[in-house]
Amino acid sequence: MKAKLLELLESEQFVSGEKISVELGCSRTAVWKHIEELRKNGYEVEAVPRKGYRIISRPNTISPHEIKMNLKTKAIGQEISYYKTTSSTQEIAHRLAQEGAVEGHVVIADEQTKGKGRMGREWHSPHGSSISLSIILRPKIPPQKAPQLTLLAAVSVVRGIKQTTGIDCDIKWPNDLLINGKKVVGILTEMQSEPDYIHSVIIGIGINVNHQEKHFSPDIKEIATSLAIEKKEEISRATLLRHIFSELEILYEDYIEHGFTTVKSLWECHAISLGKRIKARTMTGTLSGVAKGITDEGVLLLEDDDGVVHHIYSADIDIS
Ligand code: BT5
Repeated sequence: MKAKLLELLESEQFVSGEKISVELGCSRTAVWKHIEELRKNGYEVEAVPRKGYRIISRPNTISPHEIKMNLKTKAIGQEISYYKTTSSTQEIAHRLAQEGAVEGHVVIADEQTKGKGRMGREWHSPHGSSISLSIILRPKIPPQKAPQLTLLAAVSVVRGIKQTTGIDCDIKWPNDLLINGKKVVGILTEMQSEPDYIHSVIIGIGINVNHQEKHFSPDIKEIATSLAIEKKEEISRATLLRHIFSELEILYEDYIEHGFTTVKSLWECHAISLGKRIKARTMTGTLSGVAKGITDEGVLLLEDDDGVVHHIYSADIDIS
């Protein structure tokens, strides 16, 4: 009923109580009660005699209904599992993928209590201000190419953020999006696969959207920022998600059809580490040198002071 009423209210400038009662098949008193319910849910609804009702402002929520309104994608975000609070959207997406969820199914949470970063690290996603999402993809590519999807996701989010807020983010290989050197987005790509076949790739994306400084815990205060802090205004999370879904779908379709070339060159345009001196902290030790570029597999190339080029598959990067 709520979804139908919202759809109706969006179809015209003012919608009369009469029309709503006919379309929803309920009494005028019931219409009034539904409007009151919307107001309780944070919608500002104006009622003008002889004209009807209209929505003046919407709550900054990420319910499936809010996100799907005006969503133009074919697959990404057409199926949404939404949670107010959950441990980790990655866990749910893995389960759904095993149960046969379609490509493009997205798990979204308003808050995560056990958000996962890479290598067992933690990702903070406080209630109401962040976006935590996991997207299920089923690409027909060899498993060794899956890291390319992290870069594809990073570019999609950069473009979605630019469209929504006008802000330019930098990408630090492989998965951090930064504004003025501070982290605003983290991406975690996981996979369910056989040695030569991918069942699913789960792309987890955590975005600091409407956080203020007080929302960040002491351990990340100095290294984290949010879109609202940078833009100095609140950002619509549903609009941002729609833009990210559209960008991701366009790039993903291109990638599946034509390969990594487009993503690679877009990624290079936003990468801050390329050409700079970096330190790569890997599982086996730290390497210093110049970031020369990425390979067609999305692997980072680091040239050390002896001119030896190392392939970096997984690491944390410090830029000097
Ligand atoms: C990442 O790991 O950056 C990947 C984060 C992926 C989170 C998403 S949210 C939706 C989905 N569901 C999940 O459970 N996870 C994914 P990594 O590169 O390891 O960075 C983790 C480090 O970033 C932490 O050790 C902190 O130092 C820092 N950090 C944690 N939360 C942060 C935040 N909200 N903003 C900025 N930095 C943060």
